[in-house]
Amino acid sequence: TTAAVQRDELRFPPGFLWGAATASYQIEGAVADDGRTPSIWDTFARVPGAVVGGDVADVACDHYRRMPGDVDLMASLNLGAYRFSTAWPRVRPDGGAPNQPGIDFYARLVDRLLEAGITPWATLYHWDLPQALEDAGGWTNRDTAYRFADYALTLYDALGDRVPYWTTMNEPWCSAFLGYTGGQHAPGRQEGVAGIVAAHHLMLGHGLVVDELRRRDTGADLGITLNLTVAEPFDPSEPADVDAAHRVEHLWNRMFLDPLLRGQYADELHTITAGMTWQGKSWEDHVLDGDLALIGTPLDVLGVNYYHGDGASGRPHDAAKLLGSRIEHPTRPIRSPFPGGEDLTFPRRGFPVTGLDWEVQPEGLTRLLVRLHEEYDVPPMFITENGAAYDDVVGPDGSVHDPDRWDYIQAHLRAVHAALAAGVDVRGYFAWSLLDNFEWAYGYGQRFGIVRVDYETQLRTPKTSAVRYGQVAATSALPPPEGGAGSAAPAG
Ligand code: GBH
Repeated sequence: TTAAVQRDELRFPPGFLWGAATASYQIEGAVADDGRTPSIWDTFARVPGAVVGGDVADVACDHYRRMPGDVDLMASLNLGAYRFSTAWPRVRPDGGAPNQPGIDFYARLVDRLLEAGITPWATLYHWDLPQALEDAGGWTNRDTAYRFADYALTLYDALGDRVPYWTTMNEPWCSAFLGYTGGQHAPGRQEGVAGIVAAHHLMLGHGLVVDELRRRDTGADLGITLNLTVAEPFDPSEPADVDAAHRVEHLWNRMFLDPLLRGQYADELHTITAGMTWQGKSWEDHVLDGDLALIGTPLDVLGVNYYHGDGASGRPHDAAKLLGSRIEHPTRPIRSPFPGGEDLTFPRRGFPVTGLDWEVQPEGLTRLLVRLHEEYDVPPMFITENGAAYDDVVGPDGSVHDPDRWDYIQAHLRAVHAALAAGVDVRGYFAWSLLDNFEWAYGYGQRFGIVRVDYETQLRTPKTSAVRYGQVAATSALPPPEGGAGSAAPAG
């Protein structure tokens, strides 16, 4: 019966990968050690008003020095996989020649993970572009894509025999549109359709790497991670909101999905951006012959990061920001991350919200996965990030409880399971994040970790969510919700 199913634990398929994720700039600190040079985030975090509280990541979680202990921590939580990112300014400082001490850090990390029986998953770009390359134009300069390929192949040559999963880019939407259109993220430029030029060059860098590694016939699984949204009209009966959702769908999801999985940009994207120019040119002027073939090189895996639902509106609403969160963004003025999107708003729709005021909409993840499965020739998918910022409850004994985070993770694991039941090929899940860390423009005030970090002492304390998640990772099964109707029902 249905009741029996609800009472039962949910089992995930054999081999399903259970992990946690981090990113180099958010945890490593040690920003000047062993030859590392500044990234765009070192610079941006020092722009007045760019980051809440003026926080910088010079120390962060001090992971660069505490890496062995952090791997032991992962092992103690039964994690089967660890998704980390590598810092370009360590591996090729200033975007120039390879730097052996920087490469060695990641070699030590990978070796330690393998010794602990944890599958390493490397992400090559999680937003820390060498500042020297930004000084030469950053992602709006086509040459950056070629420099990225040089950097990626340097690391692949060093670690390709030991790392089975490689992600080229993490969330190029954020790099392109928060970085070059809205200015919420480094480098903080607000140059309209330059965001699409940056997006194209990010995907070109991805394509150059995947194409080269394909020709080497590597055994590694190659992919990219996208943050995708379920763009719904705030009020489906309002034409302005239907149009808003249509534009968001194209300027967020299909901007990346179509070139990567269909080898072309959608006709609607050209229509939506018609007449927009940057430095006297359209974004299409930057798409050269052969680019789309490279970008459309087949992938082995697609990474999906999912955090929240979005209801798009084309009308002003009280308390609706350019994105949607009512949590105060830093004081530096920001613009819409959507080119031509200054009229777009994302009013809250009454869903529960996280500490960042992001809408908790787990069934949106099921719908997103099913939709990708139905509409695209999509490779096996992994949830490469999912998680939430909430305040922890710290007990007098130092124990840390985070029931809201565990509810959030459970609900999203159920959503993944529902997609599996609908026939979607999902192969793994990574909690964001292993550790509390530098949450970009929100600094250290917003905690996403399943492990708490005391930034004074660097003490790590697993939260309730880490313990519970570790049990799921060990058994590949999710127990019924505690205290829910299912668990209260009598057995048999
Ligand atoms: C990820 O990006 C990053 O990969 C990771 O580094 C980061 O720490 C983590 O998420 C948590 O932020 O203002 O309500 O409109 C998240 C992608 C896209 C999530 C934009 C927030 C805006 C929400 N982000 N979205 S709202």
